[in-house]
Amino acid sequence: MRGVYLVTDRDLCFGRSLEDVVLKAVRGGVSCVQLREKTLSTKEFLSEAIAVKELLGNFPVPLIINDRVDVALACGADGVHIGRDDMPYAAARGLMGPRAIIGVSVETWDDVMFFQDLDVSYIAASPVFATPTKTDTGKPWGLEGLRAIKSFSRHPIVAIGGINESNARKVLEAGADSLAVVSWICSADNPEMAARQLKNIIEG
Ligand code: TZP
Ligand code: MG
Repeated sequence: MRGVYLVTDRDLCFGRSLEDVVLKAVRGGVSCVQLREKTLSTKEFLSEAIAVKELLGNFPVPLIINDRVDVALACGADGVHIGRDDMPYAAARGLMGPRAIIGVSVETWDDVMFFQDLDVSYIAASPVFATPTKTDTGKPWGLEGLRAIKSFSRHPIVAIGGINESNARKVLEAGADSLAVVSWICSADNPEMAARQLKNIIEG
């Protein structure tokens, strides 16, 4: 679980189709795509998920669905990402099966400790930095918080929130295994290059 993790936001793609941005990001080397839809109907979300799943079929890149276990199952996604208001982890694991990728957001120490003995695929430290992309968050972990999570948790850590080319190295040094980004890729003039820049930092 190391690499650039794209989390989508159609409103931040500035008129380009989501599929176009995803394809460019994958060409740039993202290792995971999470489809995150907060406004689509279930029917529209599933239709988009099926299209992105098909697109990713040509690449070794898993598709993760945000929030919705039903959509993940219906489109044959590789996994699901759940937060504190979504389906509880145990129920999601029961439905998705032992091989599915199931990631969870951790916003507090209670969250980190709660998941310590569960077989989650990763924990997402959310948010690492404050970000205009998502404002209904708890207090940002910061690099210190990330370091503390790293020294305690046995799970791979995905860092999310305000990550870009200029802070990526520090976030990795603080213990992130993967860098999850929305605006850095979705809003980039060149999503392929934006993905590659972060990938090079991770591999560099
Ligand atoms: N969860 C925590 S912060 C965030 C999500 C979905 C948004 C991150 O967006 P950006 O543009 O990469 O800061
Ligand atoms: Mg959620």
